[in-house]
Amino acid sequence: MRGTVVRSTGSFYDVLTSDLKKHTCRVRGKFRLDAIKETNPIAVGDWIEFEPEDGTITEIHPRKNLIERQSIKKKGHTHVLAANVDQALLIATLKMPRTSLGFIDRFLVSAESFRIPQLLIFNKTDLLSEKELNAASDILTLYKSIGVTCLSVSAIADSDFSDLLKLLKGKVTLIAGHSGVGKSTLLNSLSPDIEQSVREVSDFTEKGTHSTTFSEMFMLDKNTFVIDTPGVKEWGLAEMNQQEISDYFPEMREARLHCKFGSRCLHLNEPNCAILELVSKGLCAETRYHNYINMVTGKDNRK
Ligand SMILES: Nc1nc2c(ncn2[C@@H]2O[C@H](COP(=O)(O)OP(=O)(O)OP(=O)(O)O)[C@@H](O)[C@H]2O)c(=O)[nH]1
Ligand SMILES: [Mg+2]
Ligand SMILES: [Zn+2]
Repeated sequence: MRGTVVRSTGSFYDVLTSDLKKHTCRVRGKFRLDAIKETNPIAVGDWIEFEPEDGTITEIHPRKNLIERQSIKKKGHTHVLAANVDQALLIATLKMPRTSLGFIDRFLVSAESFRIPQLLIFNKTDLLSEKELNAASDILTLYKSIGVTCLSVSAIADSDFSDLLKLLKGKVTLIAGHSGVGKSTLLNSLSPDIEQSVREVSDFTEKGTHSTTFSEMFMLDKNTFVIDTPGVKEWGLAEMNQQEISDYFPEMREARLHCKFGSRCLHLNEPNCAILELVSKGLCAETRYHNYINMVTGKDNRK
């Protein structure tokens, strides 16, 4: 029987079938994926086949895409946050906690490497002063200009989420972000059927206090799904060629074809580099270019 993995604890999987029934499934015996360098070979969103009698998973269908990041615990391994998504939504906050632009850019590049459309939502607008609201709006203007869908909300103070619901309608959306940005709070506000536990404490610097510990997919309606994920501290880019990274910066994609060194150009200090020209003309934001350099040179700038 075919189904979609909606929750994975590592030892068992909740699987949703097309009749909207949930089954508890397991991986048994010899069915192992030794060659796969992922800490979780079956992720939320995976399409699988299983035996309805005992819940044994017999097959994983090829993924259309996935969102992964470098595992922090196991070097060289990647952790798949979710598979088969239509779009990736990053929740960011200017404070409590602060999301850095480096983190935002690494997330966007990861999604763009699979050509997964991206959304960026600033949450906790109720905590922001006029000045901070303007700063948030400037950041969103920048990301809108490179094709990211942007919105700002307050998961606790807003009462109308129709703009966000419209963006989610008919799609499978992965929701990611630092721990404490309000992913679960926002999902709870979107549907009375979602009752994710939410952290009460207000000290976001405290370590090891994730409230969500497993990724889980929820249904908003028959065609609309959202995946709540545990907060991540760092977003390590999965292995990529240095040369391919600028392809995942939409504002660089066309210009890079005009560099003197062509596809060998890393856009760092090469002569007649079309990207350096973009930056000098202000057509590529300095913060984006700075984060690009950090990704290419592998500088530790993950937070
Ligand atoms: N002021 C304010 N607080 C919020 C808002 N949204 C969420 N919070 C608070 O932020 C804290 C963390 O919220 P969660 O929803 O647990 O955050 P999370 O992103 O799911 O965190 P993890 O599950 O650990 O990744 C809670 O105390 C929420 O009440 C908001 O819009 N404004
Ligand atoms: Mg949560
Ligand atoms: Zn170049």
